[in-house]
Amino acid sequence: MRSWTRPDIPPLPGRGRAPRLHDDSSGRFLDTTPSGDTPDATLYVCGITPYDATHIGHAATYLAFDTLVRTWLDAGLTVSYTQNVTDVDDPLLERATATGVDWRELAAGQIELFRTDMAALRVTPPDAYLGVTETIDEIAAAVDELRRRGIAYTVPTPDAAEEAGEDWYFDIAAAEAATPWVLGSESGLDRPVMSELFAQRGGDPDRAGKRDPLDPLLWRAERAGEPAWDSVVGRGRPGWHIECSVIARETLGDRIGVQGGGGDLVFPHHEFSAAHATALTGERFADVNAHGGLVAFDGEKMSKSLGNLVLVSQLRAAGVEPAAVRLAILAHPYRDDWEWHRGDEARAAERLAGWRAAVERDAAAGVSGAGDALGAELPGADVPGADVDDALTLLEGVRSRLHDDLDTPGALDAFDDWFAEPHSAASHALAADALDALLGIRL
Ligand code: 5CA
Ligand code: ZN
Repeated sequence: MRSWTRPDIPPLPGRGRAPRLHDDSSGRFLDTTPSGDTPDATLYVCGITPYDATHIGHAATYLAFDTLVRTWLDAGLTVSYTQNVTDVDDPLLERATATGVDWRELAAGQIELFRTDMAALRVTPPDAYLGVTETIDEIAAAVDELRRRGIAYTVPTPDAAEEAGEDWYFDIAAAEAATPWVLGSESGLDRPVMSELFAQRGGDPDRAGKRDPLDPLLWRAERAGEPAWDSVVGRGRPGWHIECSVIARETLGDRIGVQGGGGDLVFPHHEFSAAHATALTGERFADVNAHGGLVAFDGEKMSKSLGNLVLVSQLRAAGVEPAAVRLAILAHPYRDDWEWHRGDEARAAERLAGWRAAVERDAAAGVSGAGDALGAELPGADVPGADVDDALTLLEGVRSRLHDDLDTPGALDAFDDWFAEPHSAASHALAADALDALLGIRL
């Protein structure tokens, strides 16, 4: 499906480096420079289930990976980025039923709102933006292939519509025997923790007929009143993890650089998306598993069911500049869990206003170059031949912060220091370009 408008990214002098990123599978920091056989930096980020878009938690996740994309682009890499939309799944259908809206209408409206919010926040769009409903045949074919390899089995559905009758499950034990993947190798978690999370996050450990309580659903046979598609594995709809596994492989190939999302996806979602892919390819799915922290509000993880959503669109409607929302979010390390507080947007707006005032202050005072006759002659700076050594030093500092696991708070602190001192118009122009290109904030 259509994604959203790509923000302009001003060119910067020189080059940054692909960042080192925390990998949640190994607990180590890994270099994200693409290896020789895959020249593109590839990224898959789990997209929204379109029913309560776009809250600050969603925005934080997509801004974290937007920072990764911007840092990769600054390193001169070609980036291939895919994001899905879970446009058919239990939570969406439940919400549609509860509110008396057709699930397709609910999804379409929420996807459009999400696009508008992402464009307003100047988030770089994915190159491929795909809904589950656009990928049904490919997903069913993957389930069928798992069946052929003896890694999928059926469980009868007594409550199914007449012609249907069998759900498909992924056989953890069979996959472990046949592939390099073992349960926990992606999430790094042990079985008791996984059992707890599985039940909390959409799993069905008590379903009768499963071989292992943690075996995840691959394909759900049609139920009365639910959407369903004809397929090689019967009439029904895809399970959640196989959706992302297939959309990622269809668009990015068998091995991807970074699999990303919010921290709520570490298990079971990313464990099994990777397991399904490995069961089909024989190789590891992603070089790095990267997750953002979870954003809370009023003491709880932000979610509609708890009634504690702060929506980007509400803030925008209240007149908050999107750059201030961006600044408020990027002020947190992306891996931290944190809480949004009332007034965060106003504090960020003040910080932004302070930076803008500093540029005006220096323009009014007529601050000129640092006076170093041997200063860099910078192609692309506003004033040809102007001395912008100070701005080049800032740029180097910001690049080094982002290289270090996307340290956006550190990068923003460098800008605070910058605006506290007088600089020439040419230096300010370069600093503004750096802020825009790397952090998406336009002064
Ligand atoms: N459609 C699935 C992924 S395939 C899903 O989790 N959708 S979602 O709408 O619930 O979340 C969209 C993205 O935002 C996911 O990457 C999720 O991990 C992230 N996310 C959800 N809630 C929060 C939160 N409170 N804080 C930070 N990130 C969150
Ligand atoms: Zn996903």
